[in-house]
Amino acid sequence: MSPSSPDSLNNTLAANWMPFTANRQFKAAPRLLVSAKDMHYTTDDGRQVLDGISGMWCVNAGHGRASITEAIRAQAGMLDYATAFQMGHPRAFELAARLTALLPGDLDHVFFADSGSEAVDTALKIALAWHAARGEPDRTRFIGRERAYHGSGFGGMSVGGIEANRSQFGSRLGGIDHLPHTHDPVRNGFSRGQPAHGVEFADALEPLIARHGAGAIAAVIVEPMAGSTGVLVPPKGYLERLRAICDAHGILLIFDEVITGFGRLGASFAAEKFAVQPDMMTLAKGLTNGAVPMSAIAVRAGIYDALMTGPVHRVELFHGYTYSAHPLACAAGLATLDLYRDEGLFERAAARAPYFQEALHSLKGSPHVTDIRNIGLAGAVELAPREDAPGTRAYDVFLACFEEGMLVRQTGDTVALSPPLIISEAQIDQLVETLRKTLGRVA
Ligand code: PXG
Repeated sequence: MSPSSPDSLNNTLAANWMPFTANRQFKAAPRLLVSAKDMHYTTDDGRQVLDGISGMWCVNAGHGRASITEAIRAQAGMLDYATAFQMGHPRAFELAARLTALLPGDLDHVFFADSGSEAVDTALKIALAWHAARGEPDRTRFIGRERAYHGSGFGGMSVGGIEANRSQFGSRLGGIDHLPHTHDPVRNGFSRGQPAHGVEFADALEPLIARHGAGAIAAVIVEPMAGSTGVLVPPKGYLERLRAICDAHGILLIFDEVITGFGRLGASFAAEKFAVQPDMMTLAKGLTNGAVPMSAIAVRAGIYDALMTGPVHRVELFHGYTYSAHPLACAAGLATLDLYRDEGLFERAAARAPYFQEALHSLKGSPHVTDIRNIGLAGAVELAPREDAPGTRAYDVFLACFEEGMLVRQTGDTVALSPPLIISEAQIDQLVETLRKTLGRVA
């Protein structure tokens, strides 16, 4: 078989079992990206595609930034790998210090992992270990939320609230309840920024505490803004109330900021944007601008301190990864934080947000549009589902946008936008006009 025959191409495609992808549909008509710079990808057939989703919520500073590329290159030449168990390398400590200086409140310590999924599992385990260290080993339950995405590990899948992500996999972690999601289009349709109604969704925590007893619950984990299931912005007062209820019952509050961290909402973190202090925060994606996989779990001083007890020769937390604080990831992370600071990208996102908001909401009245939501540089346009085929309409919009030279994210019948923070007003216009055009075309 010659390398260019259709069969050999098919075989090449078949070997890669793609994640969260309709493999057979994709492989029948592949979409391949071969390079990227700033706001654009180039496809294998040489087309420019405007990146409306920052890779996948991660390339916040835009693609192919020279300083990050150079930092990775230099690090690979100097120290390609060093074990993080009982050894260290300087950049791991440097990055941790830089991060904790940026993080709100007393989130003074970070633990490194490699993906958002690992960060979530790590945070859950730290919560259990902390309660046990303080003499409350019976606090083992977790509370997540419907429509939450916390990654693909067993922990994240279990506290997550997406049935499709769980139903294939039999048993999951036990001892988990879910709060209701906060999406309330009847009262909050077409909200700009935080919706006015829904603080009381947080009160659903009280009956769960009453049922199990506070002494059984380790932590509540939420995305401050639910990203994956379509940009669900927290109602005004909601996160504050969750915080107050957790405080009243000694329950840890974990913010999964894998998507909301590093400028997405027009502030460094959602915790800063909403002025609510979590006990732990998970970070990934924008931490290295997507260039090298890395995640981090930030914890308040008291959590770290409570575990730094016992004989000094004893490992305090039996947990970690071969690639925790990988040198290439640390180098990328440091260069990324420099870029965010030097280009004022979080402030820039905040400054662009009102323009983005007005442009997005101009789609109200376009065919199929039932809701529009936004905060910072995250936005969603929700479409009426086709009667017998939910999800297909937004998928067709995604495909049509790609043909028009723009990448958006489809989730259910919602089209999500999360462009790099360097986007210009003209490019925001392009995003919205392309969407307007494709909405008019899709049946
Ligand atoms: N937590 C949150 C809040 C996430 O958004 C993860 C954890 C898991 O991260 P890793 O690095 O293990 O993938 C995520 C991932 C989408 C989409 O369609 C979102 C994610 C991943 C892929 C697609 O919005 N977020």
